[in-house]
This record gives sequence, structure tokens and C-alpha cells, in this order.
Amino acid sequence: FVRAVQKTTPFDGQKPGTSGLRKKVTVFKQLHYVENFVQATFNALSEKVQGSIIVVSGDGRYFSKDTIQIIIKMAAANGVKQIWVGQNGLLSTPAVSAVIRNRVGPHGEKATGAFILTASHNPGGPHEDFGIKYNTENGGPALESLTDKIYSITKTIKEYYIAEEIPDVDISKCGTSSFTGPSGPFSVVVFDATEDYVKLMKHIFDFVAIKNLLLRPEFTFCFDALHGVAGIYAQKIFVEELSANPGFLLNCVPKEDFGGGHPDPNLTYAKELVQRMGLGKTAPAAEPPEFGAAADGDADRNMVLGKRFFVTPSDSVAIIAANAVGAIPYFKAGLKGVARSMPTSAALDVVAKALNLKFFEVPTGWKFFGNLMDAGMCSVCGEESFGTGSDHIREKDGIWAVLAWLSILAHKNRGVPAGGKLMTVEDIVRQHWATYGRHFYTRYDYENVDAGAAKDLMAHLVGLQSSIPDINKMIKEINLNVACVAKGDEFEYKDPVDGSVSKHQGIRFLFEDGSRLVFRLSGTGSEGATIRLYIEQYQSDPSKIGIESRVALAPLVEIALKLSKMEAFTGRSSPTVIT
Ligand code: VG1
Ligand code: CO
Repeated sequence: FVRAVQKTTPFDGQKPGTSGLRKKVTVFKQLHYVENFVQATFNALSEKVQGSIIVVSGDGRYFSKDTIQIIIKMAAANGVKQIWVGQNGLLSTPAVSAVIRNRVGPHGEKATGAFILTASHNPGGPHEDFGIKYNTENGGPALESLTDKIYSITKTIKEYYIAEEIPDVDISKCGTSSFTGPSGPFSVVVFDATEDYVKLMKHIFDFVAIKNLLLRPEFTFCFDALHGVAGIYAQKIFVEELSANPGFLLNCVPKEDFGGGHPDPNLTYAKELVQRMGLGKTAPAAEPPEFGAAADGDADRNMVLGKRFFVTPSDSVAIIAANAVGAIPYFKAGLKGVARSMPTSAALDVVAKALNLKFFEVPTGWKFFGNLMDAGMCSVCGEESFGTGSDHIREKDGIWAVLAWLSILAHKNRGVPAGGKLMTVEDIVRQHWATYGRHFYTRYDYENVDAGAAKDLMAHLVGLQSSIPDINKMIKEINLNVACVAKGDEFEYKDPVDGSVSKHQGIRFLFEDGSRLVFRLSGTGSEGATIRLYIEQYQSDPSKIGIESRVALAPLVEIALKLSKMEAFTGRSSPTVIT
């Protein structure tokens, strides 16, 4: 088969965001659009491509299958030796990371990187979103140095290479298809999408302990995959390996359009689970399960719920860190350090301090954790956006987080006799607050706001940072019980490993009592702009720890909206999503 050189012209806006290139399917379907981006990636990787193995798979959303066939043909033309594809083109984002790090070919060869086809928690289908993200040798998302290079190449690209005569490969069956490519032997290996990941989970967790918990009749569980790729891993791990009742699984058959839903595991979008757990607007049909969890489209996010109880992601990572050593065999030698993204609450900071652990605060997006992990400085990390994970891979990991919680539940209940009262998710969280204090936390998202208005709002907030006394005067006029702002800044991060600096990572107002208001623009949207407002308040007084989060945060919310002139700039009187 020969290599065809196809003439093309650049597209605007092929800039990978927080997590890859995400656009409407209609944008991706434009002639040469996918090809330009894939060729730009190969060009940016330059000599790494020759003779390499590249993984291509994703969350199974609409347009993935077509894209896989295009990437196979382009890979052959660019000198790739072998392509690895999960059966049916499925691999969760964490599974891709595990495949890059652990899977070996017949001669011990490892993959150089992966194209992950997903727009994560964004809806899918012909009129919804698609995405392509490139991950590198360490299994983590490409760093800014590489994504900047890809972007700059997309702006001047004139041609791409493709071996058009290679037939479409049947990715529904495991096996190897071999061809004579333009630069020698070329093959496509289709393999079981769960194999490498399940092996890794078994290495990390005590499956016997978790199985014993799941076998207790009084322990009930519900896992909602929201029709994303997590479903295939849930079936394999929870049901086949851990003997969970198959009735515990909800929406675990992956669909190209996620059943028309929004595959985002939060209180707004995981409606069915939220209802079952007794957190919906109306009473549930049956007694809620003891434990509930959901994952997003590509299974890197997770939401953890107890019976009628929501665990904030910021608390979740703190609780996992506080309990990891006793409950999870992988961590038995201790944690190397912990890290969170800047907008994530400081619940983890308190644990790090108490346990004397190294602690890092990084910008939003998982790529910043990777360097710390590669340098052996961080074991457990998390983001407020329902992302939790560890150094077992270089992505956040939804199923891992669920197994971590099951491990903690199993550990805390190990001495409880059959039929005895089990310690619940809520008990664990309340116990944690009693020990470490509580961080009340909420996030307001204003989705699809006019991009110009969003920019103006951010500029207004930057301007305010030089007039803190005026802000404090305003605060006192609104509510005498709220602390004063001590400092306003734009978060900037200097990577302690490679020294690279990331600027403009969010606007912060830091209060004297540790409360924080953070504003940033989303980097994962596919249309307009999304403003995120993060609100946090610390409470260590035991008599005030139990109050409702909404009540505790109401004064800070009011101040944030006034300060930012949110409604005046955006025309929105309320956010699209509150988490
Ligand atoms: C959002 C979250 C961020 C997360 C990113 C990717 O980014 O805030 O914490 O890492 O999504 O998650 P942004 O720029 O829109 O705020 V995923 O599951 O979409 O890969
Ligand atoms: Co995701």
C-alpha cells in the first residue's frame, strides 16, 4: 500500500483545551478536519512516530468508529508500526493510561502514546460533542509544550498522509490484522478492552475484602455508568470479579449518544441515581442503597453518594488520602505526597498537614499531577470536578475511586458481625469532619455564556484586585459575619519538576478566615464560554459543622455575585449547574 499525500488547508481553533480538542460532531465532520489535527499531532511527535505503537480508542461516542479507521490509515502512512484498539473501539481514559504504561507487545514493546476519542462528560450524538486527546508515554495527557506545538502546526498545515488502500479493520473482534504498509509491515491489534485495567485494579485493591462487603445482604450498592464506557468495566469488576448483584448496575451498556443524556456524574445530570439514592426531588420508589456511585462518559470522573447523602469530590479525595494506607494494599508503605487542583477545597490540605505529607496545589487539569507522580512526589490527588486518582496511572480514574471507597467501607466494617450495623458513607464523612473540620463547598457554572461577556467579567475581577479595601467595605455592607478579603490574585503555577510556569489559572479572592472565591473560564467547552465560580468556607467549630452547605455558603454566594456583577455581565440570574 502506498502513502497518499493529500492537500489540505488549515482550520481555525484546533487548539486543544484543558483536555484535548473538543468540538461539535458537525465541526469534526468537515472534510479534512480530523485528518489535519491527527497529522499535526504526528508532525509534532516527529521522530517518535517511526516504528511506534499507538493506541486508539475511546468512550464509544458517535463518530468514534469513523475516526478510528481514519487514524489507522494515517498512522500507516506516517510510519507507525502497530495500532492497538480496544474491542469495539472502547477503552476508558484510565484504561488507556493503563494500557500505555503496562501493556506489552510480543517482544516486550510498549506504546508510545494514544489518541483518546472522547469529549468526556459532554453529551454525544450527531448534534453533540466529539473530541480527540493525545496522551504521551507516561500515560498522561500531552503537556502544554506538545499541545502548543500541535496547535501551531494546525495553523499552517498544507498536507497530510494517508494509506487509503488499507481496508477498514473489523474492530468488533479481538485479533490482529496485518498489512504491508508504505514503510513496511503494519498491523492493527484489537484486544479485550478490560484486560489490562482489571489486572491493575486487582493489583491495587484487596478484592477479597471488597467482595466480602458486597456479599453482605445489608450492603446495597448502585453504580450508574450513564451509558458511558465505565459500563464494561463495572460489569467485569463489580459483577464478574466481586460478585455484586447485577441489579446494582444502572445504565451500564455504552451507547453512542449516552441514551440522550449528559454523561456527567453530578447531582444535576445523574438524575436516575440521585433519585434512587433518596436525593431527588421526590421520594424514591424503594429504600435507597447504602452506597451509590457514577462515572462520566470516558470513566475518569466519579461521584460518590451515601444513602440520602452527597460526598463532595473535595471531601472524597481528602477522605481517601486519610484512609488509604490502612484500607488499600497499594498504599501500605505510605503516601509519597498528595495534590489537588487550585479550585478544589482545602480539605486535602488539612489531611496533608495532620499526616505530615508533601502537598501540592496545581492548576486545573490532570496533566499537572503527572509530573509530580513521575518524580515520585505524589500518590493521591483530586479535583473538585469529580476527579480522583492516584499514581497507578496518569489520569483521574472513576472506577478506581469507587473501589477506593468500597475498600474504606470494607476496612471500617471489617469487625462488624453478620447482620450488625454497618458504618455508612455518611458516618465516615461526618467522622472525617469531626476530626479535620469541614470545608463547605459549592461550584456555580454559567454555561454557554457570550465569550466577550465572559472575558469582560474576568477583566473586571482582575481590576478589583487592586481595590481590596473597597471590596471589604462592600462586604461589610452586605453581611457583617463574613470575614474580610486578605488578598486577591491570579493563580500562577511553577512546576516544581520541570520549572515550567502556567499563568492566568484563575482569579482568587482569599479571605482572612480561609474562605475563598475563585473564578475561572472553562477550557473544555465546545461552544461560547463557561464561567466557573467556586465558593469555599472552612468551619472547625463542632456545633456548626452539621449545618446545610447551602445555608452556610449563602452569604459568600451573595458576595461573589455582587463582586463579579455576574448578572450584569452575563444576563444570567442563576447558574446552569450547581454542584
Ligand atoms: C474541567 C474541570 C477540570 C477537569 C477537566 C477535564 O475543566 O474543571 O477539573 O480536569 O474538565 O475533565 P474546565 O477547563 O472545563 O474547567 V474530563 O472528565 O472532561 O477529561
Ligand atoms: Co471525563
